[in-house]
Amino acid sequence: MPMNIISRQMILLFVVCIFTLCFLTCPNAYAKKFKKEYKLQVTVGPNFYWGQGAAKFAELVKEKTSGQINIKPYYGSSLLQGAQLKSAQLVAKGVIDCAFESTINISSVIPECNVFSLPFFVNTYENLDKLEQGQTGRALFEAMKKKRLMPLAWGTNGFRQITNDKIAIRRPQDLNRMKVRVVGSPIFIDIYRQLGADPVNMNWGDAITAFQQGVVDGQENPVGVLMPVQIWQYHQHVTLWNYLADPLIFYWNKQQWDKFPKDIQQAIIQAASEAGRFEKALCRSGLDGETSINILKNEFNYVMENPDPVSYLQQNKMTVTILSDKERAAFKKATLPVYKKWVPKIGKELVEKAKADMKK
Ligand code: X2X
Repeated sequence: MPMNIISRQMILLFVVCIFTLCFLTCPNAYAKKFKKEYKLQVTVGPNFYWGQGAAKFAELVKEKTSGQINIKPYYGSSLLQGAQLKSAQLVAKGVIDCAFESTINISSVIPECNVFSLPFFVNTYENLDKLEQGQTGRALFEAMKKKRLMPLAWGTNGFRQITNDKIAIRRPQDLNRMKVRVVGSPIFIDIYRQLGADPVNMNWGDAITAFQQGVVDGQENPVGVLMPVQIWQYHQHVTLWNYLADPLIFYWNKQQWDKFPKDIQQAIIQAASEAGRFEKALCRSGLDGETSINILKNEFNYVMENPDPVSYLQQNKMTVTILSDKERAAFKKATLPVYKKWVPKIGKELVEKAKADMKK
């Protein structure tokens, strides 16, 4: 019957329309679940190992999420007008989506992060890895989650070393009255005051200008930072004393994170772990025998331009002073009051966890 045929054709047309509509709108609806760009806060520039780790993270996230998540690193704390200590606060609020940040900068929100800044406490890669992978790292990640920060993986800035244009530092008294640029976290002011120096708080962005203008005599940062800023242009002496550790953490605003589908979360965590491993190997290269050089070669098909940072600093006419155990012990003793003052601020329980992790 013609009437029947017409209504059947109408139904068929209707079904086809619905399917077409779904096909056209569903991918759009899915795409709309994600932002066009996720902003990643990074303190330093793209030519630092730390900056390269951020770029690697963005690249891996794009690859592992088939282009669905697009991260853009904002270098030099440009999202914060240089105020690096605000990074965790603004990620927690969701003003910034994510960060690849130093535990020193996170410490303004998570005081427990100062466990790595206790003077002469961690000191070796082995100890540091034990802390990160052990109960200390787990407790820190829990503390972050409570403050709306979702930690994803560890990276590193390295052990911090001191440079200056006055003297090859070997003894606490060598720091007497030395004007040293330090990062804004208060434990650094305490350490340098205790050593008789004159510490000056400064954001990283201002620090480089201060070195150029000779406003300070010295500063402290890991070798991975000393090389890209060509510190030898301003300071002739570097003392390698590994006096405290400076791990980095990839982290995300937790509210935003919780809304991501599981597969996207897994892809981002995987990307952060791989980028962290790569970045750590860059920073440790030449400082841990062949280990990191081989990780880069075998896992990332990457050959280091300057595989030996110590020789590189020497080639650039710096005096490189490596402290003996006895010399380090003198500094440890001199900074003991700072250690004691900061244990309760960090939490005695966490410091005990760190000690237990290092003993394992
Ligand atoms: O400000 C610094 O010294 C730096 C770049 O190392 C940190 O962000 C902690």
